[in-house]
Amino acid sequence: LRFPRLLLTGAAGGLGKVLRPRLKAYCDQLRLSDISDLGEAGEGEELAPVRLEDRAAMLQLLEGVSAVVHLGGVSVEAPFDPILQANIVGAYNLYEAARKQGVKRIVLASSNHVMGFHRQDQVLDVNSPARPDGLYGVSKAFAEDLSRFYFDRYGIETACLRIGSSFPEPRDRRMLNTFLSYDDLERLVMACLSAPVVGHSIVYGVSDNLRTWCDNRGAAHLGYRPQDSSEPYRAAIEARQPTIDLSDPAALYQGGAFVRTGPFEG
Ligand code: NAI
Ligand code: 15L
Repeated sequence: LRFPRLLLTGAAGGLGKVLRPRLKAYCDQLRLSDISDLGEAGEGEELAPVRLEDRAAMLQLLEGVSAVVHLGGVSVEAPFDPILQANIVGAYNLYEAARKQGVKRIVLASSNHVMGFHRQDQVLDVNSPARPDGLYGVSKAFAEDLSRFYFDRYGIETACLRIGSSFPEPRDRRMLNTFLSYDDLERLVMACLSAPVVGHSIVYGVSDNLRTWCDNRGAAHLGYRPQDSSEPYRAAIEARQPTIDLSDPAALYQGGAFVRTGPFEG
């Protein structure tokens, strides 16, 4: 599998830095975009410092692109205005640019926080109702809905990755459930870029963890097969965090501490 040109937004972020060298193997040109420092362009790389809220720049950014991996935006709970610009206006600009430039497939970084106010004793599937745990989660739900509209209306395929917790290792008890290893992240993104038919898909971005709050059977057509697990980290985490306080909403809801973040005004 080789694409003439892939676009990676959010390329200077945590996951962008992970995917940058890995995506290179699958394309002739990798266009890297962010507002943070992208360093030097390597062989086969094009650097494009673009703000997601800049509609004209976004239109140019998508010119000549085979597919997009969209990671850019505000990645945690935050005041509404930056979320509005980067995640809501930014998502609209991305899809309008894709429509005008004829880009047909987008891998969209959504988040578990679209579902964060579901309880930790519930197992969700790809059709479970959204229950965002904050303004960040609402913005990701907007992007998921927007991408569904652009598929239904214009045939632009999107895989919405409801990423759990993708870090070098899980950091706490909750992340034993939500952990997505970097190798599984690459497997997931590549599955979504290479599946013959994606349509409009929702898929939970988690590794093959022992306990899980999500059921990916409705995304089987993507062919994502996680190979890692949070289990090797369990003993150390449980030793550090021996008890769970069930009166803390962060321990009851899937979104963890996001459910009690904010408000930012008043
Ligand atoms: P990050 O915050 O490290 O990276 C996001 C990047 O987007 C940053 O480099 C930032 O400069 C860029 N950005 C922010 N506002 C922008 C704007 N207005 N215009 C252009 N670029 C802008 O986040 P991370 O961890 O790399 O996550 C990547 C994506 O995956 C994000 O969309 C995040 O919401 C999503 N995600 C990540 C999870 C994780 O565990 N790392 C979990 C769930 C979702
Ligand atoms: C997210 O959506 C964030 O981008 C990431 O920084 C983590 O907080 C992750 O969710 C999580 O829920 O662990």
